[in-house]
Amino acid sequence: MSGDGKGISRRGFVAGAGATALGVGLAGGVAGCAPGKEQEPEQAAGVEKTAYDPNAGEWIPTTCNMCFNNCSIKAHVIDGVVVELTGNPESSIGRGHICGKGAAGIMQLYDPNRITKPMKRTNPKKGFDEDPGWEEISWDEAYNLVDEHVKAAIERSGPHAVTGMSMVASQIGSLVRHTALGVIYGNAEGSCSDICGAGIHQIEYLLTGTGNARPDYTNCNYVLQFGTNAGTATRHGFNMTVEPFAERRKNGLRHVVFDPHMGAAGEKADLWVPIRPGTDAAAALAIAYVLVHEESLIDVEFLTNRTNGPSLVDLETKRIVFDEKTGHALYMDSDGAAKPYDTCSAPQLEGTFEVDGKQCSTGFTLYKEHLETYTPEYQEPITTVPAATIRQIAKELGEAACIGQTTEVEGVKLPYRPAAVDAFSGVTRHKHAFHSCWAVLSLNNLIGATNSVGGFCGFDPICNGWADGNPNMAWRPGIWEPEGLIDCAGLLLAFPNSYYKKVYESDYTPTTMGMMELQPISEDNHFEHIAQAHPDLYHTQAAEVALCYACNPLKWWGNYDEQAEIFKNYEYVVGIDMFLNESSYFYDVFLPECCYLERTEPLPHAAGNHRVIGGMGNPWTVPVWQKVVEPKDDAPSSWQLFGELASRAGKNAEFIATLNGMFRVKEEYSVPLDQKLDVEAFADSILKSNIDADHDFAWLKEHGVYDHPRTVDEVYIWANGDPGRVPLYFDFMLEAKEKVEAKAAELGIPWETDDYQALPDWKPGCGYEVADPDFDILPVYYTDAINTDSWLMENPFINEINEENPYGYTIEINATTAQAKGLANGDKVKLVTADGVSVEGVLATSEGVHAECVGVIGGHWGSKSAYMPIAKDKGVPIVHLIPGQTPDRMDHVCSAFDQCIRVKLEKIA
Ligand SMILES: Nc1nc2c(c(=O)[nH]1)N[C@H]1C(S)=C(S)[C@@H](COP(=O)(O)OP(=O)(O)OC[C@H]3O[C@@H](n4cnc5c(=O)[nH]c(N)nc54)[C@H](O)[C@@H]3O)O[C@H]1N2
Ligand SMILES: Nc1nc2c(c(=O)[nH]1)N[C@H]1C(S)=C(S)[C@@H](COP(=O)(O)OP(=O)(O)OC[C@H]3O[C@@H](n4cnc5c(=O)[nH]c(N)nc54)[C@H](O)[C@@H]3O)O[C@H]1N2
Ligand code: SF4
Ligand SMILES: [Mo]
Repeated sequence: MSGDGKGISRRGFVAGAGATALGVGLAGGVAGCAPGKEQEPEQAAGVEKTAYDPNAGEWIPTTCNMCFNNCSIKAHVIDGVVVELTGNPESSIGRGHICGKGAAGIMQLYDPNRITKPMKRTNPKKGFDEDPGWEEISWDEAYNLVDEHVKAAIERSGPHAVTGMSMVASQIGSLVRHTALGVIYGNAEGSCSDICGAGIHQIEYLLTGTGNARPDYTNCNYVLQFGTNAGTATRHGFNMTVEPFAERRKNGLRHVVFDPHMGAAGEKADLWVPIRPGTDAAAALAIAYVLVHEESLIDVEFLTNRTNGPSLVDLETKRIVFDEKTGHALYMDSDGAAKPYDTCSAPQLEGTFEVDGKQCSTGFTLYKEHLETYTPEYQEPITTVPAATIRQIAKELGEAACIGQTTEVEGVKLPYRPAAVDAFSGVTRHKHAFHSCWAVLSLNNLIGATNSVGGFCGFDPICNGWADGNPNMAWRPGIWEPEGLIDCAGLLLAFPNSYYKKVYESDYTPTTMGMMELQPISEDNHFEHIAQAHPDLYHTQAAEVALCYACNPLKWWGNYDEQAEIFKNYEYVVGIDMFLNESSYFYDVFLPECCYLERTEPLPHAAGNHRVIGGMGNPWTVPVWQKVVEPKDDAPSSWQLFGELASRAGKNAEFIATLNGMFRVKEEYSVPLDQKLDVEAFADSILKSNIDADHDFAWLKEHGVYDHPRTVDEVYIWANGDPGRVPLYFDFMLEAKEKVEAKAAELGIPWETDDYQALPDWKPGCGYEVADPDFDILPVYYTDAINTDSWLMENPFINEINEENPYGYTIEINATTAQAKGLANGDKVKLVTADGVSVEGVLATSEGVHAECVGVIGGHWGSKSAYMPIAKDKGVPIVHLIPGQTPDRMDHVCSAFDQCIRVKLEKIA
């Protein structure tokens, strides 16, 4: 097979869909048409269309996978053909809504360019310009090739010789991929793409007891967003958020957005604040300054009783002082005696005291003094946000928080703080992201909004069990005793996850290229990108074989040519996808996964509900993911595919036992360990173990969803009056600093430790300094509601919307900036870096972008794959401008990656 992508227009498809409803069938694909050429499907010709009958056929409940949110949907199937997809109103996951991406899923199922048969490369030369010479092979040969190459590499060079890659396009599949490689081959390496979460998840964990948090939308009156389009275009639980957020907006919620680009959030906001990229910490710290120093709009009770603000800090060492006997942090009591936090009856939030001959201030006093630098005037030249705007927002936020008020939720009296500060990937895709996320989200602590009604709450910090009386799947944050701080549960599977234990008790010796042990407060193994390129520098072993599952690693990081070199250097690359994306130009063997509508998966959201926003109105929901049509060419699901690999390697028992442990399957319900994994039977095991014997998979297939109300103590973590504080003064960072420095010195590897501080700061990241005035533009990318990462533009419905959007495939520039540069709407331009790397596109002027920036959707579009003819060359891939293999761009605390670079705009004649 050569680059013979088949084109299909939306009009052609719709005609074809009518035809399929008549049983003619479209999904066979049209062989041999030229790359990128749009054409009407042959089958459509001469077919008479019938009216759509919603009562015909069946409506089958299942799960959407057109983005990572996995909303509950219903598929309308007539004569074995999917004719419509809608939301499932019975499920809180999506609340009955389907978004445009989800509705377009039908185009993915029947896309003639989707690959459904395994293939191997016949041209050994790899490159974007090389035709891989794909040749169809049997599944037997495909599995053997994977097994042979993975095994050989590990036998040759050990468990680090293979790296698995995967991410959001199939979250649970990624978990299974990771588990399978580990169990079957003892593989240790792996990387992922989610540069979105580095920094933010950690702060969310520390503040809310779980790694995802959100404004308590249904009760909130003021949402302040930094670098996110949550609830207007993006993020976790999108369809669960849109409606309550919009409802509150109608009822007076004020929405303020800091973003260099006016995306979906900025458009809908009451106030859009264009900010210079990479400067959020300065703005947030200035808001904190106003709250603390000018307005006194802070929640003293919360800071005293629910943060570690009263901790006594030795002014010489800057370390918290711990009681020698109990090992607990000392607080100053009202009687003038320093006591362990848990026996101190009236802690002093502020002050400087002498304790055992040491001068000590409280953590909050140090925080307050630290803020003195960050006046609104100080931040103005950094962020470009007027000081008066900062003052206005700080005052509004503090006043909206209703400090001191309480409310009742289901009979429980709780603090009412209907204001929340939220952030996501615009803040994290920078150096010093840990500090930025920390500075921004700490505003919630100052106003007492953290874990309060209407404030900033974790998605699912506590679960008493998915079903009444069955606590098998249950979790709650522990307590880190030395400081009385809440610990947290992991994102997907909700097992205990203590950063404090990692900092204080773990061995810091890195064991993989991700260097995670050297970053005890990191969740992301992105250092693999750097270590794979520089194994000598980090004393790591570069991987020789890569297995890419449901991802596009050529595109997810930085410069494509650099990434291509890395991929060329792998001895063997396995790809598991539905399409031949640009990464496939470097694959040796390709194993297709069937479409989400053709497969069954046990638990779309795992346990920890990474995609479900929680809150009182959203019950614990266990949705079904079942196939609604037979898989084309019998292509397997990832569970089946990895189960097959496990079975062939004689590792069934280990694989299933590991999955049982992950999903808390009770012994009596386990599927047989000596047989190949049966996915439906495994789903049955999970449900029976975690709900009950009546709610098995057969029940779920029919009903679509099982749910069980969330109780007030599961939503607001202190509703039962449980103890627990959140950190304000990050003493553990200073502990980590010492240990990281010692380990890096011992190993003789370069490692930045300056960001290990006890209080957050703003520091300039990449692209902040203007080294050459010609290079004055900072490109940014954003996500809209209709696209998903790097592949949805291949979908004809989506492509049509992008084509019609004046800012769809263009480069958005501020009209004033364009004019000053002698440029106009429609001009073709080049964005060039100081190193001479460039990308091209057409300008579209607007008022909705910061004067120093240009904005594009996606940032990794402009597909280079001839096998994705609709997507090919559309959009502007600004991420190609970023050098991806230099440690200078890495935040060494949390593995965030800085994607900011200055460019010159050049008009192309
Ligand atoms: N529709 C849709 N939804 C999705 C996804 C999808 O692909 N499509 N993907 C999912 C995934 S994996 C993720 S990570 C989330 C992403 O969810 P979000 O983080 O909400 O998505 P983005 O639009 O990338 O938001 C980043 C915003 O930050 C802005 N920005 C860039 N630099 C800066 C900066 O320095 N400061 C500030 N304040 N803003 C900045 C950008 O202009 C952009 O508007 O969405 C998830 N949901
Ligand atoms: N420029 C730029 N870079 C980014 C981002 C950005 O917005 N812009 N976002 C960053 C973030 S936050 C993230 S999370 C990553 C995302 O990066 P990736 O996880 O690599 O996501 P995609 O680029 O969408 O690639 C997903 C691939 O999965 C395939 N796929 C879709 N559904 C399935 C399925 O059911 N099974 C299988 N096997 N394959 C499937 C698609 O065909 C596609 O090739 O990128 C990061 N990098
Ligand atoms: S938000 Fe994502 S999962 Fe939900 S309907 Fe849209 S594409 Fe599907
Ligand atoms: Mo992401």
